[in-house]
Amino acid sequence: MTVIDVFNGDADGICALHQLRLAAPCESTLITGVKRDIALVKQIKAEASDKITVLDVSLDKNRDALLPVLDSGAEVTYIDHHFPGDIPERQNLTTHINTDSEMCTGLIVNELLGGEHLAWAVTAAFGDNLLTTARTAAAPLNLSEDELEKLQTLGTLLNYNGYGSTLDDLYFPPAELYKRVQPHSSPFSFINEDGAFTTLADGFKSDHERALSITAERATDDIAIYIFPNDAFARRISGVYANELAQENPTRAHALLSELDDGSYLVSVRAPLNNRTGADELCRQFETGGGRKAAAGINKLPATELEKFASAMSSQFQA
Ligand SMILES: [Mn+2]
Repeated sequence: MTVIDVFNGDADGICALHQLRLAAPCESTLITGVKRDIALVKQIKAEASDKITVLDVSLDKNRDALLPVLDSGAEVTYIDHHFPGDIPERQNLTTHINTDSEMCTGLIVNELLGGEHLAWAVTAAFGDNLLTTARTAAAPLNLSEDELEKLQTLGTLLNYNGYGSTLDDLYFPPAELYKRVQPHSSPFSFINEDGAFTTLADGFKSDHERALSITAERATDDIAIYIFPNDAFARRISGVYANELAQENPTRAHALLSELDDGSYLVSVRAPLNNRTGADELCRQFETGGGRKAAAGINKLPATELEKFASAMSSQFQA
């Protein structure tokens, strides 16, 4: 019997798995990647006796790969908050899927565990840019403002680490970052004792300063589009920076495009914070697009479709 843990390589994926394995420790095979690498289920080589947990990646994007895994007889638990499409009805599949825009996988796991490792669920929610929800969820912990801000920084940095085209762009491969988090039942002990926190904080600061110097390509009251250069810094900061732009302009939708080697763009879209919907609808109009209502993306937008994207974005988010 092999235990296989499949998780998105961002804060939410890492914190969701960490809560589960703190509650039920075991040796497991880890399958993850950069945040954008969500076709993770196809990497599973399943056998009938395997126990598989899949966290924070869309079932819709993994359904074709999930069906043969289920056929193998392996037991699959699927926990997520992305668009699932049709959920296969199988005896060996258990799903906990909630696409509410104020939900994240870490919070779903927290509910399943009855709040056992809540501080990590709060970190997950901060990582997914659910700032108000994170603070509300944190109430039973009675944290000081300073402690809440530390969890917000940790969530932001774990999330920041996941962004990039390939693992080479990242400070830590997400599987390694998870293993470094693993010994810490408290996020504060991870912050104080593991140098990864400082490495990420320093990297973030430098990438962030470069991002601030880039002005919007176009901006209206309803939408803003930024184009970032073909550079690892841009690929790392784009997602978190898009979250920040969203927080600063809550009535506007934001798209952050990063140029790729072939001249196409990697796109991050954030719906307006005061109406967290439509980002997934916009991105799914493009071949490599996907995501959730509040935050979505396109893996490869051809340069020839830039205008099409801009006008689709305008119509999607017209006030
Ligand atoms: Mn998530």
